[in-house]
Amino acid sequence: MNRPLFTALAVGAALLAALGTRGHTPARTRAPSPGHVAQSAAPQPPIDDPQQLVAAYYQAFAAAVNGGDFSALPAFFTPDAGIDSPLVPGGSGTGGILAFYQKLPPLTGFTVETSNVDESDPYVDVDWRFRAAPGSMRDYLDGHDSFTIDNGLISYLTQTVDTDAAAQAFMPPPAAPAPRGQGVAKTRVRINSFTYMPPVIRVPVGATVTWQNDDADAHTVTTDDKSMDTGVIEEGVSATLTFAVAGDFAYYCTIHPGMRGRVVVGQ
Ligand SMILES: [Cu+2]
Repeated sequence: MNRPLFTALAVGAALLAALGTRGHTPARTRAPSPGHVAQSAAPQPPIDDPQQLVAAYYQAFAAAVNGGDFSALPAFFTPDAGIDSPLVPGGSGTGGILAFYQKLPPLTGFTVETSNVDESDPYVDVDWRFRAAPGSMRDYLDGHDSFTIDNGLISYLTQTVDTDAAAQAFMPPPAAPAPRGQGVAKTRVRINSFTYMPPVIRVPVGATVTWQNDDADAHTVTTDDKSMDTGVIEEGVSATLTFAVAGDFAYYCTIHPGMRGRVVVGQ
């Protein structure tokens, strides 16, 4: 649950920031009905008023994050829309936009607050704050999005957000120490599908642990206290950390802070 919240926030921020200018006819495709999330009947795109479009987008985004169904969101974008976000890569074109959102796991009680909505047609600037239900994340995250509006749809979204602040905001609270003997006795961890496998390993003091990134995205292995950090591990590359002292080291990915793992050393 913590991981999804984290990722979702990042995505939302990214979306806010990426509006650009295009000049084509917007698709009139209606998004599929979310089905399971029927909080309120939000207006559906295309929406002529830019501020109403942006407001409806954020409402749909919050519902999608909370419900785990992102299929309604591409309807807010033109078919060749782009998203530029430091938090989640990708997001160009309708298919890319859906894939972009689908990297976000469901959050519970997630809300987005907007302020300083400044419209200079066809551009809309929005300051936002992502906030989750108490206990599900460490803090809130502030950011800024710029939308480019094209015939009632979003043609580009540019997001500005501090990724370090995002990592701090979305990092789940530290897990309780692992019970003695917990974890798989291994010194190699495979990263795939945004998951460290196995997520908890047990190694002797002095062990060097290798993380092999077999995923399609870059990741990091960063301890919660940031005392150890592989830096960015690109796709198909491995990195190592050596654990010189006994302890229970929870770690995460600073790019996708919902990714969590642990190394139990000498216990
Ligand atoms: Cu990652």
